[in-house]
Amino acid sequence: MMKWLLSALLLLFTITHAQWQSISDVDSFHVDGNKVKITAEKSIVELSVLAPDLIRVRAARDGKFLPDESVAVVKTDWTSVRFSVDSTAHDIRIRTSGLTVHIQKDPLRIVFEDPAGRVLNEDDPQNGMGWDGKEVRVWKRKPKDEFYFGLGEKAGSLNRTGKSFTMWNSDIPGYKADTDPLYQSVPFFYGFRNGRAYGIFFDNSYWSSFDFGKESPDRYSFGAQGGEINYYFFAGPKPEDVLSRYTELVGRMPLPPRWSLGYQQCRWSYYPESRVRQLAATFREKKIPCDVIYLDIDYMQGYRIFTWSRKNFPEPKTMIGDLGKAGFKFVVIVDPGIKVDSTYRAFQTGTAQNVFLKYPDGIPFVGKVWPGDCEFPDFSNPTARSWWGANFKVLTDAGVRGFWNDMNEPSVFDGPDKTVALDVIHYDNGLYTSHAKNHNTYGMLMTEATYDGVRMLRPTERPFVLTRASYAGGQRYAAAWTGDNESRWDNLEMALWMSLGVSMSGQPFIGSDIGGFMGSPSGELFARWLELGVFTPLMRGHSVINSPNKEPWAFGPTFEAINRKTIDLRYQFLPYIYTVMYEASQTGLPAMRPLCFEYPEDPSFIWDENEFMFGNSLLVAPVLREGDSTRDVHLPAGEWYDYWTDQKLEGGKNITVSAPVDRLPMFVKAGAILPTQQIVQYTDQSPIDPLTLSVYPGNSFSSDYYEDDGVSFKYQEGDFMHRAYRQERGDKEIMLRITRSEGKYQPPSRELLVRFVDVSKDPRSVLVSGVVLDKGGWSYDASARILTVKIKDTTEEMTIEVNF
Ligand code: MIG
Repeated sequence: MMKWLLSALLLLFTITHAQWQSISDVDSFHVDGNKVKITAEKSIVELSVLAPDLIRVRAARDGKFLPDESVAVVKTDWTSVRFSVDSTAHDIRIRTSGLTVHIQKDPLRIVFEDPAGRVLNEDDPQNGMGWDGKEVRVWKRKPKDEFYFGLGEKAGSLNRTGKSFTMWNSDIPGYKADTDPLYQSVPFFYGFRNGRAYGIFFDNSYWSSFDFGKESPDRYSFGAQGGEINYYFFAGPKPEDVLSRYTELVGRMPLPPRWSLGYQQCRWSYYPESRVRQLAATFREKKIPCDVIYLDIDYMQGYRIFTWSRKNFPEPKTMIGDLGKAGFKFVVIVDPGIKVDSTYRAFQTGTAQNVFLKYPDGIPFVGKVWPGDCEFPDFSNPTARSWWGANFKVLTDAGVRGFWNDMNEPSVFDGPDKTVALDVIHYDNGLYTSHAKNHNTYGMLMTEATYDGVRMLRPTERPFVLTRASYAGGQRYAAAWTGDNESRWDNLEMALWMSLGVSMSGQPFIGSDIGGFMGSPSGELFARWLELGVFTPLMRGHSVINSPNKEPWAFGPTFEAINRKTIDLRYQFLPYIYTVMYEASQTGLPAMRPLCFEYPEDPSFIWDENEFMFGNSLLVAPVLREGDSTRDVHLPAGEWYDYWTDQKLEGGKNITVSAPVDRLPMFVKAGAILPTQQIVQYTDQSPIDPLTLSVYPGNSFSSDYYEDDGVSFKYQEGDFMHRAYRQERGDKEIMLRITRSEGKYQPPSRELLVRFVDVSKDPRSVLVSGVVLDKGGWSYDASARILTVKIKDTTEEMTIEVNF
């Protein structure tokens, strides 16, 4: 019996495996422009040289490629790259200045090598690329010392090695560290080995899966249930090279409005109007800074999107206008489901314009969500997108500033799949394809429609869109949050992992529900979560319906004071945070960077995911465990300063620092020049004054400063301020050089306060651009070892020279 079972199993195993058909031997190839086109029996493979470090690989089993289209990719006009192609009886070699693609012919296997001939990545010799029915898959060899990172929003630890993952956007409240899939699909990952990184972006929107050595320790694989083998290989070698190229391909986050970097307060739901006014007043009375108030689903008339509840918010424009004067901006939720109701305008116009998803027989798909039976816009259809976008008028007219896109996996309450039926047809560039192909891109296309619509309605203001679901490239339209977490300590750690994973996958604007969405956090847990929130770009507290209050003052006076201090810290750091976000919008490098990303050459950091760099100057090590009042920190090589004590610390080792509940451990890289500002109750309460520069001694590295009006697109016409700070320190002098601002933005007249940290003696003189500064213009605190210089800020080139 046992024997029979065993052989039956074996047979089954052989059959399932035998169905995979690997690509065969190369028959012929030719070069066509930037492409090398290969035929291998009936299959075709196309390698495109897009940049010296970027190769696109496509393969089709039956000799025909699918239409070449992608929701993710925005850059297709790559400038031509010099490359050579050589071949022998056994190989083809494509060489650029950045890598060699070595194609073995019998059978076809692709090996990526660096210019010195070292293997970066290679197909698994046994399987390579293969097909099984509609499924496609690529197997790669997995060196023992290679580690995998990326894939966007995954709940477990950052290091993906030894695990498998699925991409299928799913609404999973209360997910755990091993819950997968989640809300977003970003099929882009890194391989890290010996301090260098490569990247692979598998641009296939079908249900896909990734196995990083779980199935077998010496190979890894990725594949999908439909579509094509279509991936991009990024040669690196630095993680930032990979990410900057990847975000060049799929697009970067636009510069967000500055107010969206302030503290944001949400719950399900603040209503009616009197409660919202009360909430706003409490922030101001208690002097806890806040920029944004959210309205969750109860602001609507029976959950009908693009309506206002007459009962809860009879005069939204007046309320928003009044609270706007006190500095509050409103963000409201929108879900994709449009209630089936012939008296409801959005349903009427949507039906008339034929924007809703339908089964192949033309019957509309109907699914239950909050309003009851709903139809769902086909966001892949440009007509549906413009229809959707124009509907925001009722919200923008009332003064709403931001738009929270929820339930856009899409999530449906009833039906077997808890989403749109898989055979429902999407327009999809006129290809009329199934939901199976369009599922993972649905949320992102909804954010595109939202962003474009709002921008059209209010062309001079940067839209703020927040989303739960997305696909690769979604950062072009929306910030994201990590969905329905819980008020538990392990979820705080997950929030950090997820934010870092999303950040290194191309989406810098990320955050988690501070305090946890479901459940009831202790004051300590809330305080620690808020501390992490200071250095997650999206800093938003949120809470589920019927949960206890989770506003920053809800945990008693001691925690109220701590939480105020924490939010104050966020506002003080806004000049730095805004600069870092500006850089992210330009280069694709995220604000939050895991140490393995920033210091890949340091192997001891590969496993450490509980601390991170925010920008290039600040290391943040949040406390993530209950009751802890110290924190172990790995300091990367070099010198560091404890932000709170200004004490100099030697890097390249582990230290333990004191971290009482009111303190977020932060370390400044030696040589950094950190811009901060005065505490304000909301971002635009008053202009930055003074602008403080804290100058930490050390080897100078790029310390840039960026500022603009914070809200419009005028920065795109040069109306910005961008300058670099550099320092030189000798025994006898300190020289701070500030370059002339690029751009024509002139901030209101203000003071510049320069704090030179770790200054050992009283200076003899201070010169500003060569002119001696009055004794009144500077002061030296011998016990703190701080020299403070106070001058008028200008946009001109400037030097500050300190002589001892
Ligand atoms: O079915 O709008 O993740 O943030 O408060 C739940 C109500 C729908 C899920 C979101 C959550 C939001 C809630 N929404």
